[in-house]
Amino acid sequence: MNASVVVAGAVFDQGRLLAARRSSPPELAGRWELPGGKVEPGESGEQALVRELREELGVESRPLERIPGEWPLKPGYVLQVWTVALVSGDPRTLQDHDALRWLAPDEVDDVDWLDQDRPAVAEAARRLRGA
Ligand code: 9L3
Ligand code: MG
Repeated sequence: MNASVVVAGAVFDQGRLLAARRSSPPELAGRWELPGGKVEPGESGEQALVRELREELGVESRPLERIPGEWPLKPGYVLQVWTVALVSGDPRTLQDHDALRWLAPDEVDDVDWLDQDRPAVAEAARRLRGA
């Protein structure tokens, strides 16, 4: 059986990358992530991402580019990541997070990212720097 997909967004705005600090579950609380969540039946990855960012952050967003690759999560789940532009709204901590930070390129390593997110964060940071 195929693994279930969790989608996450590297949200870019004004040359910065959005990092979100998880408030749950306990084993992940306090760690920073690219926000997102599980794809539901019948949804594309992009549709799920737009929905998750609306639910979790209260923003309208547009996926730009899939970052190549996928990364293992807990058994049966893989992570896929897109770069994302904000269309409207200011991200707020509505659910699952208790802090947000906009990171400039030289600040991307300043937060304690989930291990699972680190390869995609590194790729996102490269794009942010225009490399
Ligand atoms: N996860 C890992 N990195 C991420 C995201 C959005 C999610 N950037 C992991 C954490 C959970 C699972 O995927 O174990 C499902 O995510 P969520 O629905 O709790 O956000
Ligand atoms: Mg989530």
